[in-house]
Amino acid sequence: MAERFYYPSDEVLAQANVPEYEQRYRYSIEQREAFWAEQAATLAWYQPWDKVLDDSNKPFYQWFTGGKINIIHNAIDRHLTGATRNKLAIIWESEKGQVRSFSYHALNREVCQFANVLKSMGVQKGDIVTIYMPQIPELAFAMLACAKIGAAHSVVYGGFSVEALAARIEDADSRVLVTADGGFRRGKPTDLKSIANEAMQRSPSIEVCITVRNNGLEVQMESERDFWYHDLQSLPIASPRCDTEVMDAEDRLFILYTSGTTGKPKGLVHTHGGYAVYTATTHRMAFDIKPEDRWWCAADPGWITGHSYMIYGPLINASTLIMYEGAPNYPYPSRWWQMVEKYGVTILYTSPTAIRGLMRFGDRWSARYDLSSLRLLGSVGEPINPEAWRWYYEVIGGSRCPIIDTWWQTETGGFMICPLPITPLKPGSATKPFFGNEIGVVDDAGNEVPVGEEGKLVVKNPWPGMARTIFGDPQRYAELYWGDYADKGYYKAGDSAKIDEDGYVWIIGRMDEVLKVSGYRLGTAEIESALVSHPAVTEAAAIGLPHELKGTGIHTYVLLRSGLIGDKHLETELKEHVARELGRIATPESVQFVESLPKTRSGKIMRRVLRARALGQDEGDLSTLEE
Ligand code: 6R9
Repeated sequence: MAERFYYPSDEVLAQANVPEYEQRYRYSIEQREAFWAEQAATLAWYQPWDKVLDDSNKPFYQWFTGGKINIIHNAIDRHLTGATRNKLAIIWESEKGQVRSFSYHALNREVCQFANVLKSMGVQKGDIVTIYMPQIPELAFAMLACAKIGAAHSVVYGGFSVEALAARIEDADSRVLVTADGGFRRGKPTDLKSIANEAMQRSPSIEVCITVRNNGLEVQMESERDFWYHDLQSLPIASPRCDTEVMDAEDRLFILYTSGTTGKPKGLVHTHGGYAVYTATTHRMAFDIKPEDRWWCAADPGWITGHSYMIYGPLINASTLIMYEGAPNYPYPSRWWQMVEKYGVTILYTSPTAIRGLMRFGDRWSARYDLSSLRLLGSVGEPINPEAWRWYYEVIGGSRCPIIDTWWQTETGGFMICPLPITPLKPGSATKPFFGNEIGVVDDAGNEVPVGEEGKLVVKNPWPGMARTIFGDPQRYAELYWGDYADKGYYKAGDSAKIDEDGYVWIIGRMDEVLKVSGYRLGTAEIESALVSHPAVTEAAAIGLPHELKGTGIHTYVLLRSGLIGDKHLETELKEHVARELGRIATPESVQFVESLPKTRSGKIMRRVLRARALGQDEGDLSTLEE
């Protein structure tokens, strides 16, 4: 942890949106509400708020209560006057090199049209529309159209499969699904519609399914239920004018499901007001956003990073954003660098997994392209190892671009710990808390552990971007996140971390049964239940082990029905079964057939024992082990 600092250049310092941290940070803590009120005032409100923070019903905090707003009014409507109207909002490129771009004016037209289509399908304020799509502009239009008319969206990552989609549709009780025939990955068409069809069979709440024609795959459409997106967009009902619904600041903007400790995914709820304020502020300050920026968040909109920093934060800040559908190294490992040169990308925000994946091909691929437009780089999703950090910094950033390593979660809505461009950096540390946040590393009793020691990461205060609840299960929200340190009012992140002598935070990793595989969040319980849904399997355990590229790889242990023999063939079949149920990202690295699983006397699988054994480490305290 005794690392040398990387200092920002004079050029970075000279143009910083936020020229000073310490004093401003102190102010943001001492006068948290005043700080957030100032930030909120940079947005457009239909009616100002009465109270910045309402903490009368902890931990169900509310922000900007009494205020009327719509995030779309901020992300689109207010940009339609003056020069921003004709500024590019979205530049999209497909893997094959097809380009589509939309000015704010054009984006508004697309969103209004689809908003009117949704209305004509009976979608109303408060409904939850499920969206299951590849990374194409229509995905953004669908999300924004929902928000515009006050419906909440629930985006399900396009890499997820039948069971994952079905469970999310069912939990949200969605009536409307927006999907596509499919996308492309590594030159091959991927199939979404048949997965959607199967999911609709398992979860029959969907009455209307709207499909975007994208990759031309043949699909099965059912009359009465299925409609083509483009057919609807060309009907007279799809007028390019649509009023933006006036929402309460605390009205629901979206639900995003994420993995937790049980097999049932949690739908985290975010709101129009606080979320808009938080994503816009963090994006503008941490990434020093300027009007001329070309912002590229190379994440998928199906994850929180895509929601907050591909779509909402950048659009509220009137940025030009880049969207790319495809693999980073297809057809060549220079695909991304070619994009950076072609579009003059100024800020690239991606994951350590992607960086490690590209680093593997060496320096010559990026050397062919002019990357001098880049001025900042970002990282998110998992701890970045110092080796990958240095490669990113030196080879991609030309030792010129600060790396903004942002620690945050689906639950937090936006950055919680991250540097500003002016912050001296240490490779592998997300550095310091963002404004308004007090971060602690504590023991089970909630007391700060000594400097440099590992403990549990907590946030000691509410912030505007926080998830308000778990959809349909407020009790679980209160217990899971706020229950452990209820007396102190701390939010438990579920990560372990250290704070060093300079006050820099070092994230170590998850402490619960959550795995970050290639930056994607998966629960061991989801993988286990997918395995058990196979007729040959009676019990299963999944653990994460270090993986050179993915950060974490999934390893599984399986008990077979009696009489069955675990062989190579069954191993392959089980891996494919998990991929089919959950999605390719959840494919286990290994399946081991075992006679029994280590369990506690209360019957819980002791995954930490499996992990220790796999790593050849000490198994620790085994007093609760059953046998
Ligand atoms: C944004 C996102 C949240 C978990 C989080 C932590 C890990 C995210 C990180 C990081 C170290 C970073 N994580 N960013 N770990 N350094 N910069 O990833 O949200 O999918 O909900 O995952 O990801 O473990 O608890 P989400």
